[in-house]
Amino acid sequence: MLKLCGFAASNYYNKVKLALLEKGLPFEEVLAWVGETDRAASPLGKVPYAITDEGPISESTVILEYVEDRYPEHPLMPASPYQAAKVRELLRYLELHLELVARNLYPEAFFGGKVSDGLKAKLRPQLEKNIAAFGQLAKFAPFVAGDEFTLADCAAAVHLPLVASCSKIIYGEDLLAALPAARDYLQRMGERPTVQQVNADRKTNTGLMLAKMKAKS
Ligand SMILES: N[C@@H](CCC(=O)N[C@@H](CS)C(=O)NCC(=O)O)C(=O)O
Repeated sequence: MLKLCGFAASNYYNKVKLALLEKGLPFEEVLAWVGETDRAASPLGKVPYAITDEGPISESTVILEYVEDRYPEHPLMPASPYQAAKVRELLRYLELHLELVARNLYPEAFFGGKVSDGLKAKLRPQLEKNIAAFGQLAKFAPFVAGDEFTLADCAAAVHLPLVASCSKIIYGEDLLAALPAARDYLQRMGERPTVQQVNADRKTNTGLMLAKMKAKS
């Protein structure tokens, strides 16, 4: 059985977990905190990583694509090559242009650290520009790529709430509010049992993670 390794407070871990739940695939969750990962499986020490019957895989999107290829039942990618490319495009925007930019703010937004005023000022226009560009591509009708739930929803459901909350904390303004359709979308996503399960596990695991961090400091 596929093993998903990492911890449920991680948005990247949850992206893969959501896809596995949506596909109805059996999988085992293996707890691996940052600093306690199997470096042979994930050479950068990042989570998630997967252990398959054939060996390990790191990088969440690579894991998603492997899962789609290996288990084609309940597809989360459109059959049309063009529509599949549009889903990959949304995934890329969500990760490279939204999450990875917002991630620079997480130390102060979520972990009691400090981010310099210079960096905050530099990131804000980048986030505004990237959110607008993402808004140009996203359909939210009702899913992010159109009328089917896809891998792009697995990423959007876990990354967009972080972009919203960290910008609210750092700038006093939810920058994602520039896309009103995104808020309704996230509300709809939150009604899915799979997303509810991911969020419940995330809350429990975040408590554990913060307690662990506190015990260390
Ligand atoms: N590109 C990676 C990003 C994964 C990632 O950054 N995971 C975080 C946890 S949310 C992590 O492992 N951070 C520890 C580190 O970067 O050393 C993926 O898609 O899997």
